[in-house]
Amino acid sequence: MKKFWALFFWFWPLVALYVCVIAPGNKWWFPSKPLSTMGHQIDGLFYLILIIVTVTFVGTEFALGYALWKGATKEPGHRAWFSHGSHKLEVIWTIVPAFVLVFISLTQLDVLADIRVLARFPESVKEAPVAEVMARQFEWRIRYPKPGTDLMTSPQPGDLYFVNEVHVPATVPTMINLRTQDVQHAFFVPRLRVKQDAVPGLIIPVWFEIEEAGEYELLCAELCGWGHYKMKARIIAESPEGVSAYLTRLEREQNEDGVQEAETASVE
Ligand SMILES: [Cu+2]
Repeated sequence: MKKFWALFFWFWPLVALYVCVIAPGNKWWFPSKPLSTMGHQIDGLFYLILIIVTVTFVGTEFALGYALWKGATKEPGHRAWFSHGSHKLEVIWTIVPAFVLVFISLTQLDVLADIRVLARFPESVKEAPVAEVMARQFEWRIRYPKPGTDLMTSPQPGDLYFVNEVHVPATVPTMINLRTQDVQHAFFVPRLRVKQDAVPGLIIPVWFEIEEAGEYELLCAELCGWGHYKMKARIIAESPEGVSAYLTRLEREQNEDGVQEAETASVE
């Protein structure tokens, strides 16, 4: 029976190792391959941490199994060795994880800076947000600048509005300004690996480069109230021409007042 427990604790790290190896191929970690340029770096960091965690788990579980096995195979009557702690061991298992953590934080600094630091944003997007995305309980309100003008912090006459759908160009760096009208929300696009909190009082620039045209789900990733679960929108990534055609259409719909039809009707 004693040997059973040693084998039991050797069995689980093998399962963990197996699961870690087959998980990426089965898409257990991510909903799809990363579809933004920085998504590849983020996945790389995730897998780096996963490898470190797996090695640590397998190592410690095997050590535990080994200790149990040694105890189980001792001669009957053998006296156990009592320990009141080992300074040397404690120093080692404090310093090693500290080094691992410092290593992880240094490795991710560059990626984090590319995502968050405005000075590191691509030149082409720094001054040119394509839209303002305003989160509110429980929807996403989008404001585009009047075609041919720049987006201003405050709404301008001629700005275009839509709810729960953002059109952005694909395959070029794109920036939006993220805001919230009430509580804290989070702008989360799983397939792009983009996640950014929207904080009351702040205008937060968020940039990404979508690699493939298509439709992407935008979710709120911050529990923001009873309707949090339904705070969902679509990001439509299309050619720059497609985006401007959409904005022209939106402008026409928004300015539609019915007068034109009425006049035509009376003439007939
Ligand atoms: Cu929300």
